[in-house]
Amino acid sequence: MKINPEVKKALEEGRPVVALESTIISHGMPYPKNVKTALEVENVIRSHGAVPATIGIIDGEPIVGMTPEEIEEFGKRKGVLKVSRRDLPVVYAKKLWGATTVATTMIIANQAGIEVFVTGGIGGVHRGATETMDISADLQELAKTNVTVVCAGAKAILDLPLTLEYLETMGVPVLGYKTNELPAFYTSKSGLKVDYQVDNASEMANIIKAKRDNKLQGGILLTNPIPHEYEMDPKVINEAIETALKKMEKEGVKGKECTPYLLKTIVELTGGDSLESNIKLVLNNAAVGSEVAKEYAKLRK
Ligand code: PSU
Ligand code: MN
Repeated sequence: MKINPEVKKALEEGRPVVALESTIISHGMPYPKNVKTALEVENVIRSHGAVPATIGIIDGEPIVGMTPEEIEEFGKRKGVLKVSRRDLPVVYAKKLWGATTVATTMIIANQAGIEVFVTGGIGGVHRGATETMDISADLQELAKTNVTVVCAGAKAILDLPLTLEYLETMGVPVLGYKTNELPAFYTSKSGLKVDYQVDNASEMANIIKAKRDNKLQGGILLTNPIPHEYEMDPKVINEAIETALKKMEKEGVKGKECTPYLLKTIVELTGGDSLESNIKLVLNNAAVGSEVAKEYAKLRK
């Protein structure tokens, strides 16, 4: 893999590094806002004293710490594949371009020695999964790969209660940052409880260290609610989600296309409002994730 010199140096010196995914750039947001957001997220991480490492695959080579030019290319290039765990060997062997999901970003971050990863939302158990068996590979990855993922929960396009059940079965701690309620991405509340509330970054760092010191394999999910001022009206967003789900079924969209299709349709249905919320919540996660990475780096010194 190609590790950016700045990232490499920070890792060698035990300074905080935060991993970022690229599916959110190539398949999660429209150009040019995807690129602008990705660069802003990196700036937030830097301003909090950590080093960002945006991860993607170029010509079959994993890149840990993409340059701004590479991020721009990921944002506008057509045909960048959405790559989850099962796609990796093919993309590597055929030397393709791949945008990494939460699952593959975790895999590559772990191989590079990065332990904290910031994103918007994770994949989960889809509604109707008892029939379709559509369960994101992100959940399996959280079960086995040693990376802490900071996100704004999972969005209500998924079945949130089943997602929590699955994570429990897989032994993944689901924590709430300054909240005991699972955030629902565009809104701060889902009506569901997280396993534990964490009140600050240093408490979180202690939990990560306890998991590692005790050889408990797997990830940790830190859910961080969208700031109140950027929350969507639950009625508006839930209606858009329902409409998008019906449209998806009618058009026969399946498999890995589901999440990108739903995100895009919800942006259209909300006149762009959901995209603005999405951007704000990622920036907010970047701030929290950097603080966690910083506290964790102190503990490992
Ligand atoms: N949730 C979002 N935005 C995203 C994704 C999820 O709010 O861009 C992306 C992430 O990369 C996640 C992937 O890992 O979708 C999940 O896709 P699937 O459900 O096909 O596993
Ligand atoms: Mn799926």
